[in-house]
Amino acid sequence: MLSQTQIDSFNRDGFLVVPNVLSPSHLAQIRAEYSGLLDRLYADWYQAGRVSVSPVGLTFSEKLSISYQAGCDWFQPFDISLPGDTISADTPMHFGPAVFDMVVNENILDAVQSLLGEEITSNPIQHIRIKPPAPQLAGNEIRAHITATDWHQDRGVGLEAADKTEMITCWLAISDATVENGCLQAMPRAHDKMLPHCPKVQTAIADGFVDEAAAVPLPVGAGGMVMFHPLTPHSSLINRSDDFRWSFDLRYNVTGQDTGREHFPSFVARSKINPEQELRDWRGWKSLWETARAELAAAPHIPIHRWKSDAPFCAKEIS
Ligand SMILES: O=C(O)CCC(=O)C(=O)O
Ligand SMILES: [Fe+2]
Repeated sequence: MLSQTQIDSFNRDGFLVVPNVLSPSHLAQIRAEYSGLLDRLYADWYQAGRVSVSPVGLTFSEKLSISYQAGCDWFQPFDISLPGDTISADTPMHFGPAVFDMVVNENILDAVQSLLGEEITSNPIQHIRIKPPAPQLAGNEIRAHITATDWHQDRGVGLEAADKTEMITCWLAISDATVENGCLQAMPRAHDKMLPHCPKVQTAIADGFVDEAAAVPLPVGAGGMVMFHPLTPHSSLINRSDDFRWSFDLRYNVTGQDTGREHFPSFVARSKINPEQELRDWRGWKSLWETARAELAAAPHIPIHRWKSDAPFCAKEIS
């Protein structure tokens, strides 16, 4: 549970850094799960001639770099979500035991319970972000899961239906997150209203609405967590280090409230009233997403963005 001092600090600033949430052994399990996944992807790319360097002796980071340079996408096969664009019956995604154990980790849920109460749903807006050093980025890279993230509020990237939802974002550092390698930064005490967003390169807060000089960087060691309010303006810094920066962002909301992406599956992570509703097996999580994928592949595309470029504050964005 969070202390009263931590709760007060979250309520005042709109964010809170909580160190040592995931244990070193759990971090090792997450890394091993992804290492196995990348080994399988890389072996296929090598066999198909899409990457020319043999996997023998390569580190995880080297495999990431070589395949990224070769235009082989590991992001979507790694992600713990379906994409916002078109979904097909075989769109890759990843739902495994080590990541599931993170989503239902007791330290995370205790902290969330301190802010939202005992009825907690795992919100389906969740991603892995593995960010290469900036010089390695492709010139046309705009994905916020790969390159630096523009200023936004998480409420602004969900649909209107979730505007009243009580939700918390939990951002987990898998590698140390530093100012140098592109940690988060946030605007303190600014979580009182929705700011206008525009469809820029990414969906981002309209020009002139962020006081960048007031931004606070939020470095945190591997296994630590940054929690923030859905109205807290935040972005991430450029990765100026020479290795990958790895995080997950998870969200939790009060059970029964709109998730902002109702076409993706949510599940009860903790319940005092109905503990038997809690999902406890990673295979059940995986199958929820597989069912959603099959249904969505067969249905018309559902847009996940709400901001239009012809809105008043976005006029400058129109080319
Ligand atoms: O890690 C990042 O670059 C940004 C993450 C973010 O916007 C979030 O977790 O809501
Ligand atoms: Fe965000």
